[in-house]
Amino acid sequence: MSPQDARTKPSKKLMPTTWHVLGAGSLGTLWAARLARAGLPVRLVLRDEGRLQDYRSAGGLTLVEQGQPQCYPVPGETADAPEPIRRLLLACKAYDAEAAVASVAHRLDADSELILLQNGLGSQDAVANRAPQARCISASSTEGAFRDGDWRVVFAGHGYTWLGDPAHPVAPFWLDDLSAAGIPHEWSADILTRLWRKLALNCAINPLTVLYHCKNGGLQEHRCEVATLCAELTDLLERCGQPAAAEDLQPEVERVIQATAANYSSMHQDVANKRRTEISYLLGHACKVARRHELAVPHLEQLRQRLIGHLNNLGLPSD
Ligand code: NAD
Ligand code: KPL
Repeated sequence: MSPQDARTKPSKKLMPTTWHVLGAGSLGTLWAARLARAGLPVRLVLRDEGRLQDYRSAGGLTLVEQGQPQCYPVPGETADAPEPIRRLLLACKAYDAEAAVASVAHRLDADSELILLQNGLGSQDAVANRAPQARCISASSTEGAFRDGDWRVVFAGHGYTWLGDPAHPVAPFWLDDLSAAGIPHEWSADILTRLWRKLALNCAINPLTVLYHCKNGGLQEHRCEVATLCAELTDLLERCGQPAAAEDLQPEVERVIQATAANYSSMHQDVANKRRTEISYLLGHACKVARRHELAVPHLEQLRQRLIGHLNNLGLPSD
């Protein structure tokens, strides 16, 4: 029996469990709108009363698909509401995840499950430490969405979301909700490998696109530098117990550069829009883990310093 077949069953099934979605940004809106459209109970968790009033005035979340906007009047509430949260989709940036979970910690207990949509690594452990009573499920998504107004998101790229729990390989029964909502997904027994592989791809591509101010395809002019980074990332993945994530990294990085040649990386887009990047959970995390393993990664470390300098010059946070 595969882990997917051996899903944990709810002890009693009286009412469908509410999906609380914290983070009404790109991915949070994309998930909340599709879950609500499937008739599933969804509630949006907002930072404070001011945001809640603003959201209520807007009348709901708008998702734009193939140019067509559709408004979903998902009910909202503030983080400090007293009702327990059984299922929380954490859809904020990695650097906001720990504080966001802390803001709802009083509503979580041993029956609570957290689905963590953050890119990179590091925030998942920080969240798990903040909510040790809850089950934490990590996700890695290739779906794409962006905000084009207040409470309004454009579904920009179809993709897939892998979910997994390094501490407990059995898939939760609520994956059926994702199927009902048309959210392409798969339960992954090796979610850490997926997260590390994506982190390595992001480290080899994203910082260089920022420093050279180019689209992903522009890195075809910097193949040696990319190859050197891939070699250090491969060493790091092998050293930190992720050999599967290290396999054929460089050819895959080259393939991704080619396949996404016309795109700006997510980090480039963040910098171009003067938004804080997730550097600490990508390149910063890789360098931190290398130090922990006493592995020298001089080119990754130099890249991190160059990127930090660049962000500082632009007046952007570098943590
Ligand atoms: P986003 O910035 O669009 O949305 C995050 C939302 O969380 C914002 O509305 C912010 O106000 C809210 N938030 C932060 N702290 C909060 C708090 N304490 N209480 C309530 N709300 C809070 O971010 P996003 O693009 O949806 O990205 C979320 C994560 O998903 C990131 O780690 C990102 O790298 C990853 N990701 C995004 C995409 C994409 O296409 N957008 C694709 C794959 C992965
Ligand atoms: O995930 C990416 C990003 O832009 O963040 C790709 C396209 C793989 C580049 O690293």
